[in-house]
Amino acid sequence: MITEIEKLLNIQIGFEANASMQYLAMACWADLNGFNGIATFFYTQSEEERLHMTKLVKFINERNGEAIIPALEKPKSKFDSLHELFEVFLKQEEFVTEHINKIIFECLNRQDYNVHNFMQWYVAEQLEEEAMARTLLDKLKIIGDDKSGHYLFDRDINAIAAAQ
Ligand code: OFO
Repeated sequence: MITEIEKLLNIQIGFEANASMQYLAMACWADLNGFNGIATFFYTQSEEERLHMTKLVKFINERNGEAIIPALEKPKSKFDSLHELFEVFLKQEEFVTEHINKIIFECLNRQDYNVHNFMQWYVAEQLEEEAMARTLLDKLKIIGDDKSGHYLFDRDINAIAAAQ
C-alpha cells in the first residue's frame, strides 16, 4: 500500500474511534436526561463507528500495512439542549466526510484503485449518516422548545432512523 495513503487511513482510524466515543458520551447524556430513545440511538451509532474503525484496522493489516491504534480524545459530554446534541452529531459526520473525501482524492491522485474501491463503502455510509443527522436536526428545529415535541421525538427517533 502507498505510504501516504496508509498514513491517511491510520488517521481515519482515530476519527472513527473518536466518533464512537463522542456518540457514547452523547448516549450517556441522553440517558441522564431521561431521553431513553435518543440514548439507544447513540449507543447504536457508537457501536457502528467502532465497526467502521475495525474495518479500517483489518484492511490496513491485511494489505501488509500497519494499523496504528491511537489515543482517544476526550469527547464533549455536556450539552445545553437536544438541538445542540444533534448539531454536534451533524458536525461530527461532516468532519468525517471531509476526511474521507481527502482519502478518495489522494487515492485518485496516486492511482491507488484498491483503496479507492474499499473507501466507496465509507462514502455511501457517510451520505446516509449525514442525511439522517440533517433530518433529525430539521425535525428538532420544527419542534423548538416544545416539551411534548421532545417527548415524541425521543419516542420515535429509532423508527425515524430505521426508515432512512
Ligand atoms: Fe464512521 O460513519 Fe459516520 O462518522
